[in-house]
Amino acid sequence: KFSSLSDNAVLKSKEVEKPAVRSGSHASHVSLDDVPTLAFPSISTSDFQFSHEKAADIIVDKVLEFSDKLGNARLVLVDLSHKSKILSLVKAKAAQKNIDTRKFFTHVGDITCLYSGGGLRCSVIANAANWRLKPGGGGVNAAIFNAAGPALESATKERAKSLLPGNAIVVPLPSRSPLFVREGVTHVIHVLGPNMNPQRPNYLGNDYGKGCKILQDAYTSLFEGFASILR
Ligand code: AR6
Repeated sequence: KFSSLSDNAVLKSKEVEKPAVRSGSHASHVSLDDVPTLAFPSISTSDFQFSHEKAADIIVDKVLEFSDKLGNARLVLVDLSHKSKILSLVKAKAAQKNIDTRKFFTHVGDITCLYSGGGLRCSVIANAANWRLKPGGGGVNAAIFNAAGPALESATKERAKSLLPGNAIVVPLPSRSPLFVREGVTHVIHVLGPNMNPQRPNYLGNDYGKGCKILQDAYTSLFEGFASILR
């Protein structure tokens, strides 16, 4: 199984065991599968064309703000490619700020197959949604709705009909969803970020004053949503 793990996951699995070993506790045998983990894509930086530099600063600041509030839970920023600009920016900035790599790390992979494709258990995944909370539209939204099947669409509808920019909504994933069965995902958190793409609704016209505020709010709602699941 280890051979199929990404470098990140291997690194993390070693690191997470360290404190328990040092304290001589039997907790070193606790599987990493039991550590609550939120995997999230970089909100707004692809189809919504938000600045990668600015988004990376916001992600790192928000992770720092929440790391103590989330106990031993982990946050993982995911993107599809090793060439991902947002992953390298965030990695570098997180290292500069000495963020604990057991609690926050980046991972290359498809967010819909983190366990089956990379051995990384994430009980909660975030979605970069559209305001209608509808399947399709490309990007990570289409991938998550496709992988989760109709169960996610109906569970989402029960919770909300639409989303305002800067907000997030927690949706418990029905156990019949393939994403639950195959990947162990129990919740999807839909997040609507700021839009800098003139072809999409709620276009901000390059107003980064507003855009940054909305992206900060979006990550606050996302991490608060994750914290509410842990309680
Ligand atoms: N796994 C992990 N990361 C992914 C995946 C995947 N399967 N697919 C894309 N990404 P985007 P946005 C990364 O465009 O900019 C949709 O059409 C991608 O590389 O999905 O917030 C919605 O319906 C990027 O880093 O979201 C909205 O209308 C990140 O996910 C609109 O796009 C976000 O890219 C939202 O645009």
